[in-house]
Amino acid sequence: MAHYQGLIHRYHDRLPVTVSTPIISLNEGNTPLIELVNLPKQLGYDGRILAKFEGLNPTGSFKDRGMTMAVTKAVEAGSRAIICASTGNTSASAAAYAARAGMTCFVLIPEGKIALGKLAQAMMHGSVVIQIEGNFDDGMRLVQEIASEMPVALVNSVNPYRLQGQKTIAFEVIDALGDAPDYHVLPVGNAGNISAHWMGYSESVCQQTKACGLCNGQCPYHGAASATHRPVMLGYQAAGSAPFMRGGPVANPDTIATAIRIGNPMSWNLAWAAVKESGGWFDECTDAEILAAQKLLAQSEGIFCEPSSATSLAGLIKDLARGKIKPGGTIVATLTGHGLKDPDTAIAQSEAPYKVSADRTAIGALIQRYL
Ligand code: AN7
Repeated sequence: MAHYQGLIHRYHDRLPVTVSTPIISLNEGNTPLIELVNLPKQLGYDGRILAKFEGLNPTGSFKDRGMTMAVTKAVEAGSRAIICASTGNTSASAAAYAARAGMTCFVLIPEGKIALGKLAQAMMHGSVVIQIEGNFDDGMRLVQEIASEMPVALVNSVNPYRLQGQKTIAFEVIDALGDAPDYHVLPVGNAGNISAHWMGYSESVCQQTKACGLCNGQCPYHGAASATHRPVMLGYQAAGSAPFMRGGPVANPDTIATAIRIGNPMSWNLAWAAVKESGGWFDECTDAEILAAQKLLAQSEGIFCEPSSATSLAGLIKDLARGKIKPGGTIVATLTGHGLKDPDTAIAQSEAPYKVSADRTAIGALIQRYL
């Protein structure tokens, strides 16, 4: 297998690039599709559940898929600076890709409501970090105004290149499984990702291999990912930030899963289309259910995702218990970001470490209790 060089290189025949496009990449994508070996039995499901662990992207979330495309196209268009509003992961990713491209990056984040790791990333990669006294939705409105008036390229998912990059997750799932799964479950915030998943699956049905300008059909990846069907899409929201369940924007969204603390999703129509066309549905999970699912996944499967990402599993657990999922199928859950993004929430919901003296007998006695 050729050296993996990122998702634009991998799926160039399905992305809006040409031979002269200057690709800005951190070798994102190609994330593992991990079979859950303990949870299906624990949850009483006789089919397969697999986790697409997007936390293993270069900046620790799925945002890198969209950002490699958005920054590549911004560079191609001659932009010198990019801007985004973010609940955290978009800013971390934008900051990293801007650094790679030698661009200036401005990020607007909600003061006090961003996970520690994400803030560290935006700062460390040298972006101009602007904390606003407002939430993500306020930031989104502001960056749209600013980008329309000043020479900065907007890289939120209203930028169509973001969804183009993010759709490649569906190609990878199909490549790994040999076909689309029966169900695909994921968290929904600004709703770009569920829309991109659906775009990727839709483009994979009956896809013909065709020659392209970059490789003339000769590269080992060309024409990959072809599916016989599309999955049922299930989108889960945090109960305090669930505009799709309320039928319209939520004024003061709140949830411990700060990544999806979004009240006015930009991809409203696309997300509804994905759910309706696929025969799927939206649902909501409480913060307690989200945290319980995060811990269950960490302790039953060894996979540490951030709270927002665990909403995939939290929703799935409820739908399995209610008998809404057909037996014997294949379910893929997107785990959108790494658990290390938000160490505060992980530590706050875990047992405190023991404090003992550096003494063989004391430690031995403690260990004995667990044997
Ligand atoms: C871990 O970073 O919106 O429904 O500004 O970071 O496509 O918005 C993050 C979203 C799920 C929701 N999981 O995806 C941002 C931002 C994680 C996330 C979502 C986000 P969308």
